[in-house]
Amino acid sequence: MKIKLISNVKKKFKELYNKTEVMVFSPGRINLIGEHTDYNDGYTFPAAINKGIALAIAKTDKETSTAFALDKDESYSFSLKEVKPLNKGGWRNYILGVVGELQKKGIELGNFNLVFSGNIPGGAGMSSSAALENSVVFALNELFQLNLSKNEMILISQKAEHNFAGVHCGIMDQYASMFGEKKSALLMDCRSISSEAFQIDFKEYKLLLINTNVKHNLSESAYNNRRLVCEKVSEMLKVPALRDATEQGLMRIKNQLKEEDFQKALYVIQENKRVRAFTAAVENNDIKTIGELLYQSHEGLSEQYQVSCAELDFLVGFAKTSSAVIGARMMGGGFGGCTINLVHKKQLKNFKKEVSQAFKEAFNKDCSIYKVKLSKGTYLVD
Ligand code: GAF
Repeated sequence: MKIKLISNVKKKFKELYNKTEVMVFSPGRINLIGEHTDYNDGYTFPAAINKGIALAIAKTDKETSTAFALDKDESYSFSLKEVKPLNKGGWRNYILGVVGELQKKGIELGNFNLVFSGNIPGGAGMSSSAALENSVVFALNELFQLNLSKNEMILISQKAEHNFAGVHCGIMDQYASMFGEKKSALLMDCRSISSEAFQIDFKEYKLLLINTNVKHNLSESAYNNRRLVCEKVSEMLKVPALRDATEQGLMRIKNQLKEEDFQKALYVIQENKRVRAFTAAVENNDIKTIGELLYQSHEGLSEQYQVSCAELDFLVGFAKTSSAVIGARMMGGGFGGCTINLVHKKQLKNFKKEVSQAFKEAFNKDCSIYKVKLSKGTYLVD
């Protein structure tokens, strides 16, 4: 799949612009646990996957730069002298965003042509946008020898998301996509923007993603609002971020908070603890605890943080009734996208069939099912 993606992009680049100078692959990500903790300076446990974006780029003498989105068969040309967010720009804003944020750092770029294509389902909570941002910044860094570190690059990608796509996201997605390691997940400390890699082997259980095909739109104010709530509560608690808060401390200001805001802050404090407990369970090969923590995380996201939807709740509810599944939860920003499930490999086939049928009956539409491999982060393709 990956190889095909890369060769398609190279072929198209040759057809449109001639020779590729730099070729990059940048993956999407899953997240085992630690949702909505990243912008609270907390912990999270993501991994890069074997689905992503392939991008080819080369310099050009032309007066404009051009990006070609192969999957959409759309092209966009722009002047480097006038880089600003577009209204409803879609994929264009991720490219403009990276260019614009590099320019804000005083970095001068020459004109370029690029072609990209991807196989991360859009709106599935698997970070197709972070993969695109990272592929662009990584490719430009190489093409123009900018000497940026990987940490500098992911911060550019994150700013592109904030200022050009309007989503005030944390750093998890860009980090996982850049730093992912084969067969491993990264226990991330989002305050120091660093991680420890853990080899992941759930033995007889396999990771399975089930996409509700409900497209979430993170720029919808719901995501940004939650971030604001967290910031407001940490200010009231006089701590730098909710990572530094305790349940006891939160209880002390409960009567000054709306119940829904109290619940959201409580969720973040508890989810941070769950990430630590999950890590210990991974170290001890304690699959039962791993599964229970996944279910608890979902309950928190659905009832306290309120970022789930009927389809996601249905899938997790169904998983709970199945002997094949040891744990499941919604994954990513929420309001649609995927659930992540740990399914017994002997029952994988049956479970897939059962859940697809049940979903179809309940919502009169199809869900999609993916197996993923934990893979390395953004890299140059020879
Ligand atoms: C989205 C955001 F982009 C991440 O930063 C993170 O907050 C996630 O939602 C929720 O954990 O993917």
